[in-house]
Amino acid sequence: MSDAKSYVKKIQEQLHEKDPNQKEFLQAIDEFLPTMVPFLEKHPEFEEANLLALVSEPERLIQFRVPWQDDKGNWQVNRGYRIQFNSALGPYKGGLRFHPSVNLSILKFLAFEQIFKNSLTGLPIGGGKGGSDFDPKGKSDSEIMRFCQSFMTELARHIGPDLDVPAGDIGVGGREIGYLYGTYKRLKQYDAGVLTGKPLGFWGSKVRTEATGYGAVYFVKHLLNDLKDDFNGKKVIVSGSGNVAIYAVEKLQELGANVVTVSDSNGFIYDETGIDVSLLKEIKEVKRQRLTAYAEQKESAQYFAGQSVWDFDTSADLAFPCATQNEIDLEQAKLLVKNGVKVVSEGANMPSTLEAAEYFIENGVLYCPGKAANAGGVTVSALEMSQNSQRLQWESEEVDQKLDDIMKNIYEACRDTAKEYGEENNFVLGANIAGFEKVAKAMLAQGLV
Ligand code: NDP
Ligand code: 2IT
Repeated sequence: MSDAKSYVKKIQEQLHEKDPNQKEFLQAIDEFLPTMVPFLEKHPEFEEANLLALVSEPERLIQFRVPWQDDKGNWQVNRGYRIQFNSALGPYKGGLRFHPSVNLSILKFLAFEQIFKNSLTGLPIGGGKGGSDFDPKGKSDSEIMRFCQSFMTELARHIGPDLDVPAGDIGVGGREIGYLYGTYKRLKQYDAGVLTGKPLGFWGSKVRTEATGYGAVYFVKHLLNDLKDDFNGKKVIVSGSGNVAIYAVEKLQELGANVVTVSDSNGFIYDETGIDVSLLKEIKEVKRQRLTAYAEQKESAQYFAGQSVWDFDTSADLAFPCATQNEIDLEQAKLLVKNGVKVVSEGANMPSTLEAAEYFIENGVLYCPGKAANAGGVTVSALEMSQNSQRLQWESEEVDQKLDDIMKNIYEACRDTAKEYGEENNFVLGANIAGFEKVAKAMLAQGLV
């Protein structure tokens, strides 16, 4: 075994021993560390500085109690977290997730991947993530407001526009960011740049709402362009029906693709005439209803209750998983390959299991990992921080063009780095090495901190 190989193995084993129960974090580690072997063979200085051990350890973990009162007057309590993983390239940056499944392992995997995603954007942001095991489903608007106020009452002491800048993720959108921002301002002072994904009326950036979905499509646009191909007439499977999914569908259709599915945790919609994105927005963003309402209002739509869209046996060209981690397992990956899927672009974070991702790569699928393909959201978040510092709001065209340019840079970095290391089309290796290199250089230059 080469030096680099045994070093990587040692770090992996240490992490497994320290936190054997952190399943999702260890999955992200097991995906990332082995791709570092060829890089360390070329750059032994990073191994000498033991940088893989350093980068796998969060700089700081914050956990706190979030007490709140429901509409019936009952006292409730949830857990709040913020993981400040790496600040080598700038203030900690990453979303807040409100979902009952949230725990330390899930947030550590998200924050760890965020380090390399943020590095790939080329913008000055470090990696972080946070959230709560609070379940927003079925809560009234006033319950959401009280929860957000209590959450921020504690979080405010740990964040700041040059320290740590949260944004949205699952269960956290413009409404929640508005309430969180209001409480931060009350406790501290006006500091628009302390949160991103703010509503457009008070210091939000145009195109932030659309950015993650659009970005995942732009990534593939540049990939298809390399192959002298485009989206025209392509049949696409999209999962999820939240922020990322909606705007992936919108951009895919604008570029000529036919998107036939969306899903949620209760089932999925198959609409062979193509998903009606304005109806989807009305149902999800305005009325905050479930997908069953879509099937009730659109004749051509079929609703499959209790089923995963990834078990749906239908031919397709492209797949955009935009719901959550580990939604595609090995069997489902096999089904996608059998059905003709050539490109998988991950709007969600780590939606493919390790085995599924390996299967895609081994079977010639152009597999675009979340930490590269879904970087559009955090990209426009960082542009929102720039606009807040300038106290200006840029026009949509300007933000959208910058987003497209940055997604092109990220795609090219993944493509070229994979090629440089003799692993053409392995965008996981490309993203990991290109993302890590900048972080590692900054860490080395800043000394042992
Ligand atoms: P939303 O809360 O807007 O939507 C989440 C969607 O995923 C919903 O349709 C939801 O269905 C579904 N979903 C969530 N959890 C599960 C589950 N356990 N099983 C099945 N379906 C589930 O979140 P976003 O669209 O913002 O986030 C989606 C993914 O994209 C996440 O992985 C997130 O980390 C990632 N992402 C988000 C970014 C952003 O800017 N928002 C940026 C980069 C990545 P249901 O309503 O039934 O729960
Ligand atoms: O996973 C992600 O990149 C996000 N949820 C967005 C983070 C951000 O700071 O905009």
